[in-house]
Amino acid sequence: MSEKIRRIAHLDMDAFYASVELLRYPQLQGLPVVIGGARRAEDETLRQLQEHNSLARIALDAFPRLQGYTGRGVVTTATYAARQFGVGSALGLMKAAKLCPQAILLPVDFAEYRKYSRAFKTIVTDIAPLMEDRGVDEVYIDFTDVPGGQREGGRVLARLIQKTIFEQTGLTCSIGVAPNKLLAKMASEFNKPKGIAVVFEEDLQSKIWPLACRKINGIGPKTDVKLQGMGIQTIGELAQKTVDWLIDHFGQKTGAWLFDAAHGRDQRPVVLESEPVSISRETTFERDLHAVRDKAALGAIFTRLCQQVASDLAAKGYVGKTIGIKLRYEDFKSVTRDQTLDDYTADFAVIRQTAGLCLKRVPLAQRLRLLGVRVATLVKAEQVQEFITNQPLAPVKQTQSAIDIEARNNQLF
Ligand code: TTP
Ligand code: MG
Ligand code: MG
Repeated sequence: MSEKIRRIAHLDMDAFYASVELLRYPQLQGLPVVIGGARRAEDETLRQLQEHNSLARIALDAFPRLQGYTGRGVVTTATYAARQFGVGSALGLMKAAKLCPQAILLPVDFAEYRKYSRAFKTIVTDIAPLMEDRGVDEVYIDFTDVPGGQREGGRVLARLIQKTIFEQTGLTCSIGVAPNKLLAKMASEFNKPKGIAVVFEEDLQSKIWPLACRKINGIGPKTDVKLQGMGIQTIGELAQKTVDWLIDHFGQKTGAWLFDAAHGRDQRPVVLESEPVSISRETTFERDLHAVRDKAALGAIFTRLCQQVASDLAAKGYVGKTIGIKLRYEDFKSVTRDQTLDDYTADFAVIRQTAGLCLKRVPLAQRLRLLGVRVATLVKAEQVQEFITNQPLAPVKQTQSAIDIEARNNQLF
């Protein structure tokens, strides 16, 4: 019997948003399709056509094209057919229109993508329960102890997962299997789309070292520029540096991490976690406060709570749509109010203003024991383009932070 070795998979859906749109409009299969921008009049026309026709019967001419696009929208993703024209994520739509005017342009529909995101993740956990959610279209999976997870280095299990996701959703994905998350993440890109790549420790030199440093998840544009300035382009070149040299130039933490990463070392476990339903902060006052007599004190605490929720959202990488408050009165009765915005936010000013409006809707005659602010209807910030980051603020004593994993009867608190 052979010894089990650590096998970690990274699964990433292919052209995710675009692929979900293609399920809705199969007549667009194989064509350049770009997702992005705000909803336009053309999109409304298409929506009306949808209501009166079977979707598959909508003629190609009826779909809005990129040609003539004006505005500040950017490409969130593009089908592989569109990528051949150089169109891809983060490119301005006006530039994209020059490269591929004939591409079909569809607006984003997060609700639909989230539905499929949940669906593919459920399929994965049914087969391999140890899964870490990494956002809308990707997950890490610990293959080590799953049946098939060791066969052909994990390829057998990867194939099963790919096939099951395709059969049950019609969507394709790419999977990398490697000794750890760092290498698995790189491997999942090797044979995209519909690809499987299996990497072993001994493949480091041949498969990882020739890659650009940017391929290491965690080396961002700034570090990359710095590395290039030092004449380091590839991971192999990075691996030639000593740990001391890297620490001298990048500091203890980053230097040591760069050294490990270049040698393909990564011990991070696959962490089971559910998407939080909401992020909230609340505080119980030292003495009960009155809305009028203690207005200044209450106002300051309220503002503080909003700042903390905003920084929690930023730190955890979420944006939310529903802003709510909770009050507990001196007689221990509690009330909640909430308001759902049109757009996702993590912005302190928006949270403060909306929570303030909620506060206007509750009776304030009695004194208050507790005040809380919550942001719900969360999605990962990277799914929403125009999201404002807040600097994390210092935590305040007495304040409890709660990340609710379970929705509780749809109540806000
Ligand atoms: P990615 O997995 O990076 O891209 P993708 O799934 O579209 O294509 P690939 O086959 O290369 O994996 O991102 C997943 C989704 O996240 C993507 O479909 C759209 C969204 N997204 C943005 O909104 N903005 C971005 O800048 C990127 C990169 C992705
Ligand atoms: Mg993807
Ligand atoms: Mg992805």
